[in-house]
Amino acid sequence: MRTDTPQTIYRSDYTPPSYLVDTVELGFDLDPARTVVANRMTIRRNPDSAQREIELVGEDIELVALRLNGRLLEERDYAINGTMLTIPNAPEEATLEIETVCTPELNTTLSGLYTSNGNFFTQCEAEGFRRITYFPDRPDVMAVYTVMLRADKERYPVLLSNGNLVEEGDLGDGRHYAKWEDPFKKPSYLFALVAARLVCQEETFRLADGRDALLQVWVEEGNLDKTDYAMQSLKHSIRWDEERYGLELDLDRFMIVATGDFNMGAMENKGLNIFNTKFVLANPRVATDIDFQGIEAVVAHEYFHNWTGNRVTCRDWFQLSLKEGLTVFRDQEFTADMIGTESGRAVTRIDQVRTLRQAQFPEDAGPMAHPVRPDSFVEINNFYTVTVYEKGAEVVRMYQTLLGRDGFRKGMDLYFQRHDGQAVTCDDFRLAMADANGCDLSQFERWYDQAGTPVLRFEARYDEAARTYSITLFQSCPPTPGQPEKRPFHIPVAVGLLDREGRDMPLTLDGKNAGATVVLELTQAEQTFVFSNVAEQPVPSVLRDFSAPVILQHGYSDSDLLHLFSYDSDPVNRWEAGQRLAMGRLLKLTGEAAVSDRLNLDDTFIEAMRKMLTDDSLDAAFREQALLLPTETMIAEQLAVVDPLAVHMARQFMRANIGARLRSELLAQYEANQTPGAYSPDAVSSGKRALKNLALSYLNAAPDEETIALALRQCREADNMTDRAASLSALIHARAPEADAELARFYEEFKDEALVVDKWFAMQASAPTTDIAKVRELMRHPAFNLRNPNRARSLVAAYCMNNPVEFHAPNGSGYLFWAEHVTLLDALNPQVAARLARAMDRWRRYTPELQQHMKTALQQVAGQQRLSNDVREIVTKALA
Ligand code: 0A1
Ligand code: ZN
Repeated sequence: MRTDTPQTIYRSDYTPPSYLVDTVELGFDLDPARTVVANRMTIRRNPDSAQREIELVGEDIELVALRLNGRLLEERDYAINGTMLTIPNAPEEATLEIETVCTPELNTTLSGLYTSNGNFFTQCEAEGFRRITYFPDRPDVMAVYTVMLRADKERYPVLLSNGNLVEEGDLGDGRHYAKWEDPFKKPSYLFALVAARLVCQEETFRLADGRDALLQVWVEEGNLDKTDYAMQSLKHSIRWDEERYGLELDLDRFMIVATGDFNMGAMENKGLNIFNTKFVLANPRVATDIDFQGIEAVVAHEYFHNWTGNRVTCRDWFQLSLKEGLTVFRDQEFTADMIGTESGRAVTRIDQVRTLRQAQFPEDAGPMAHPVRPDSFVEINNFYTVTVYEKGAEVVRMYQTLLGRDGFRKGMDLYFQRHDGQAVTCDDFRLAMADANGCDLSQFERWYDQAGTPVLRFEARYDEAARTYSITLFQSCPPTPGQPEKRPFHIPVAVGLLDREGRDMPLTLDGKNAGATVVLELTQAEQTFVFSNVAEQPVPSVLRDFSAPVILQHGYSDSDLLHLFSYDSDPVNRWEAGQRLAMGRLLKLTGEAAVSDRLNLDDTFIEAMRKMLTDDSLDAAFREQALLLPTETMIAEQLAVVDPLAVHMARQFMRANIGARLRSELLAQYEANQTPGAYSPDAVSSGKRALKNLALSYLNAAPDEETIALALRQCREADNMTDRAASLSALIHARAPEADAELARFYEEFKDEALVVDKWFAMQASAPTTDIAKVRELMRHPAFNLRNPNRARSLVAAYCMNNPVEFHAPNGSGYLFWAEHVTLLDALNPQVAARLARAMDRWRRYTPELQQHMKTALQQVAGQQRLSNDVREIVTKALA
C-alpha cells in the first residue's frame, strides 16, 4: 500500500516506450509462500522514442538478480525509484534477465499472481503484470511469450498458460512442468497462468475454415454439473463472430477457467480466459434466469475480446473504451441475435437503457464523471466504469445507427485491415468508420471527449394548411468536473410519427420517402426538420430504440404518453412512455410522501397498467419490462434534493396500489405464466417467469394471507432457483412471518454452493427489513468473509448500494458502517474497496441532515493515514 501523494496521469502526456520487447520467456517455480519468477526478454530501442533508458516497473516483488546481456548488474548500474526501475546507458539491443520473488498466498489484492482456495491464478489487467516481474507494463509494448510452469504435481495437477501447450513432463522431485507458447504478440496485461487442481468439460469444435479447436471449461471438482451453459455459450459466440463479422478463432485451443476469488466478471487473457465463478457455473437448481443471461453475455464478451482487444489492443489505458465499449456493443448484439425475435431484441435493448439510467447517468452527473476516453486518472482501476463500458457501447452503437449495419461492418473490416497486431486509439477506430464509409465523423469525436449526459428537447408544430410538421431539436450538456462548457454533439435522433389511430405515418423529409422511422442527425445546438405531406396532427415518437445516450426532456401530455404506450410500433419507446407515465406520478408522490401519509394514484394510470398486464398479444418479457417501475435510484436522479425515505414510500405505495387494485389480473397472470415441465433458460420461458414473479411481488406489496400462501407454496415447490429466489424475496419484502424459517431452510439446503450463499446474503442485505443491527449480525455469520469479493459485495455493497432506506438511516449509522468497511477492505483489496467507496458519489444530492453525516463519513475515510490510491482518488473527488 502506498502512502505518498497520488500522482495524476494525463492522456496528453503520452510518450512512446523507450524500448520494445520482442520475446519474453518466463519461468515460474510456483510455491504459495515463495514463487520465483525468471524473466528473460529480448529488447531493442524504439526508433519512435527520444528516451534512452530502459524503463521497467515492478510492484510488491523482490528483485533477486538483474542481468544485461549476461552481465550481472550491480546496484550502481540501475536505479529504483518507487515502482520504476531504470537502466541507463543500455545498448541498442539486449537480452535482459530478471529474477524476482513474490508471495501469492499473501496477495489479497487479487491483482498479479495470487492463490484462491489453494490454486494459483493471475490477473494482469490493467497493471498487474508488474506484480509478477519487472517489465514495461503498458499495453503498447507487445511481445511473444513462452512460459514454463513448474509446480508440485499432486497439489497442482493442471498447469495452464496462454496459447499452445508445447511440452510437459515430470521433474522427478514430485514436481512437474508444462511449457506454453503463445504465437501472437500481446501486451503484458493479457498474460495469464493457472496452476491448480481442477477438472474440465471439453469438446472439439469445427471452425468455419475447417480447423478443429479444443474448447475447455475448467472448474473445481464437484462443479462439472454446472459447465454446460458456459460451453454452449462459447460455441454460440464463436459461430456468431464468424457469421456476423467474419472473425475466426485464431488458436487451436481456447480455455475458460473459473475462480471463486475474482475482482471483476472475467478476463480475456489470450486463449486462457479467467472467470469469476459467477459467470461460469450454472444449473437450474442454483442459477437464476438472470445468471444464465449473465453467463451467456460474459462468455461472449471475453471471447469477442480476442479480436477487439487482443488482436487489436489499446495504445494506452485512456483508450480503454476502444476495446470495452466495442466489445460490450458486440456482446449486446450477440445477445439480441441469440433471442432472434424483434420483440426479444427490444427487451434486451430496454435492459441496456435501464442499466444506463440506473448506473451511468448518475456517474455522468456525479463527482466521478469522465469522458468515454478520460483525460486523466490517478488509478486506472477506477476507470473500469459504466461510462467506459456501457456509454462506450452506446457510442459504438451510434456509428451503426448513423452508417447502417453494412456501413458499420465495412468500418470494422477496415479497422482490422489497418490495425491487426497493433495498439491503437479511439481515433483510429473512428477514422476507420469514417474512411470505410466516405464520411466525416470529426464532430463525433466529442462523444469521446466530453463527459456528462446531453439533454435533448424538442418543440413541434403542425401546419394544417401546408400539411407540414416541423420538429425543432435542442441539445445542451451540463458542466462536469473540469469541463464547464460543452460543444454540441453529433446525435442520431430516430423519429417516427403516430397518427390518431396509433399507426406509423409514412414520412417524407426533404421531398424523399423516409419510411416509418427516420434518423435525424442533430449536429447543432438547435436544428429544425420539416416533414411534408403530413395528413393530420401526429404524436411524435422521438429517440426510437434509444438512438443516443441522452436525457430526452419531453413535453408530452398524459394523453400523448398513453397513446404511445398503447400503440408505438417501436417497442423501446412504447416501454419508455410507460416509464414516463410512472415517473411523473412517482415524483409527485415523493413530494407528497414527505409531508403526508395519505397518497393517491389515479385511475388512468392503473387502467394503462391493467391493459398492458392483460394484453396477451404481447410477449410476457415485454410486459414485465413495461410494468416494472423506475428504481428508487432513477427517481432520485430526477430530484434536486433527495429524501430517500420519501422516494421509497412513494414507490412502495405505487407498488402496493398496483398489487391491490389489479389483484385479480395479477393472480390470473400468475397462473397463466407458469412454466411447467423441465426448466429452460430460453427467452420465452424466462420472460414468463419474470412476469409471473413480478405479479407475485406486486401481490405481496399489498400482502394478505392469500398472497403470502402463494409465495410460500412457490418457495416450497420451486424446482429452479429463479422461482425459489423470487418467492423467498417476496416473503421477506412482505414481512411474512414465515420468511425467517424459509431463509433458514434456504441456507441449509444451499450452504455448500458459494454462489447461492451470496444470494442469501444479498437478498437480506437489500431488504428494507434489514437494519444496521441485522447487517452487523450477518457480518458475524460463519459464512461471511470480507476477503472474498463476491461475498463482500453480496453483503456490504448490497447494503450500501441496494438498500437505500436503511443505508440512509437519519442517524447516519449506514454511513459509518460504510466508512468502517471501505477502510477495512482497503487494507485487503483496494479495487473492491474503491467500488464500495462509490456508494457516496451522489452525497451532495441528499437532504442537508443526511449530507452532513455523509460528509463526516467521507472525511473519516479521507483522513486515514494509509489509503490506497484507488480509494483516495474516489473520496478526494467526492469531497472536491
Ligand atoms: N477486461 C475485462 C475486465 C477486467 C478488468 C480488470 C480486471 O482486474 C482488475 C479484471 C477484468 C473485461 O472487460 O471483461
Ligand atoms: Zn471487456
